[in-house]
Amino acid sequence: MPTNKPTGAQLVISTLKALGVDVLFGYPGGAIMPIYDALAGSGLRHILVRHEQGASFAADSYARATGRVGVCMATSGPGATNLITGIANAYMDSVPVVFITGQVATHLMGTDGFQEVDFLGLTLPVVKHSWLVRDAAQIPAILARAFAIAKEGRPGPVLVDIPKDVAASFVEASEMGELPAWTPPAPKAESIDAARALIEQAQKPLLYIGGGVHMADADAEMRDFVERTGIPFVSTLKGLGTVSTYHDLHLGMLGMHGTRAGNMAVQATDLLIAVGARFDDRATGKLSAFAPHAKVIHFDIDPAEFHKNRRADVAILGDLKQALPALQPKMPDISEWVKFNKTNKWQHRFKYDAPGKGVYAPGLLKSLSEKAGKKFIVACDVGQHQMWVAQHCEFEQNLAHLTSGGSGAMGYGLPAGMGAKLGLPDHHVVTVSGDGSFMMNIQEMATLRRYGINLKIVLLDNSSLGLVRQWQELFYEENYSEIDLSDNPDFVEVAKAFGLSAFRITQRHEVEGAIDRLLAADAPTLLHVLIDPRENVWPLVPPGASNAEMMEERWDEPIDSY
Ligand SMILES: Cc1ncc(C[n+]2csc(CCOP(=O)(O)OP(=O)(O)O)c2C)c(N)n1
Repeated sequence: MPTNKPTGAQLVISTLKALGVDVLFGYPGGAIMPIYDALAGSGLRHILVRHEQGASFAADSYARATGRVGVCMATSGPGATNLITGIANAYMDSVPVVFITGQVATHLMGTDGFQEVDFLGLTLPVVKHSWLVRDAAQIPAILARAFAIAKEGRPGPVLVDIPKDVAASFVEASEMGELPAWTPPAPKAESIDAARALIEQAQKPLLYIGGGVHMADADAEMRDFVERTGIPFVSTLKGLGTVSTYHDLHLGMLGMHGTRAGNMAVQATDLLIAVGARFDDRATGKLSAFAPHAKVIHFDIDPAEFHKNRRADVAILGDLKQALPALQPKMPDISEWVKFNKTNKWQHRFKYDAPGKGVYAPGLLKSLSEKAGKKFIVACDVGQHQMWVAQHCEFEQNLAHLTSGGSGAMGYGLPAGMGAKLGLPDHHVVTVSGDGSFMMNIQEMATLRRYGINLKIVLLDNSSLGLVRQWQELFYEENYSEIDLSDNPDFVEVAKAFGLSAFRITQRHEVEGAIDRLLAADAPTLLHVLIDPRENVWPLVPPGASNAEMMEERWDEPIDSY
């Protein structure tokens, strides 16, 4: 019956518009059809991906790159379950994304209806909050709340599951309602005082900067703190670029594939100042041997992080934008300590004169970083190439480095590059991927072509699952089990079939020209690079070992032809 009342689905769309959404990623299907019906002609920009996992990763990286809330939609059942990896990824890395899923009609719920899955139940451990909407009139208020929850405090993914009949039902138009603005808690003066006292007594203070600083939008305050105090710093994978990695007090990433200078500093420090970092095992190595001589000051917005892995002598809960400026220590003389670290940084710097004529991936990434300059953004996949990017690229800003840190999800790189480029079209966005990871969401090349998204892809192809191969070599007595990808397709032809430009290099002397050509291209382009399958990531802290026990670089005899 014709009516002037809106449907629940129309309220979804009008609320998203009212919330200022400009791009959303998704894939339609049965249970979410009413919402896609309302979407058509609404003016909202929807990116039709080729796999829901691609939508979830793209929405995640869009959020990381822009600082806004990412939005992703999928249908019930398989559509929804295809999102789970992306939801868990956003959860582990504290990224604000609102996921809207269709659900089977209310009367079918619990009957094993077609494409039914209890998505609320399935996602419970990996969302910050979730709703199953039973009354369409509540949609505006729920969505507005979902956006607020995704962003406030420690950010994270929020799920709104909407049964088909609820989306299709007519309701009285309702408003989002006034939302109380969230104010982050202010740090307590006593804890700031206690932290100041510790810094003033320290001889070897060290900052351990995590991804939480950028999430709190406190990069400027962090940079100012480094300048005021002159304290050397190490970064986590997600903290890279929060304070420019070009800074001479930067000792690199710490942990499993961290720099020697960074890990030596952690072993020697007498005061570790962790800021928006969570003592992840990839960063700490064997916990009992991590920063063994150090007192700890820990800043975080999430009280659950305090004392979880490492007891803090001073825990400072609250807004970093307030806490860092409030901490104004009178600095003791730490010049010897700074000199010790700078000397280590110089003595243990990376070397790029690998033997042979084949492409040396760390050297290629260093050139890419230098040529792309300070305005480039890298979206990584997972594997050796990801660690090489973290080690050999420099980042002027934190948003320049997009990576699946906590979850380590292969398949992130291509859709993540896509999401970032859509969010920041003026930036130079490059996806760096491995041949295993690239295959996991290779279909998104079609999305690049359709929307003309000018993403550049560097595919470092070692014809194997390199990082797993490296572990098998070192820790499983070279028992190579199921890591061979030597029957990869011709990636250049595949990319061309998807409508991208693509070219290949196999020799070191081709690297500089190839990077220039890639960066200058004005359409999505793939650079396929064949690298030595035996190349490893160094240094390496063996699993379960302490960060003091780093294994060092070893160069094999080169393979110069493929
Ligand atoms: C979805 C997923 N499956 C499996 C893994 C385990 N894993 C970590 S790295 C890796 C190999 C990655 O190979 P590739 O993408 O070719 O990169 P490379 O290490 O060769 O640079 C695997 C299988 C993972 N991280 N994510």
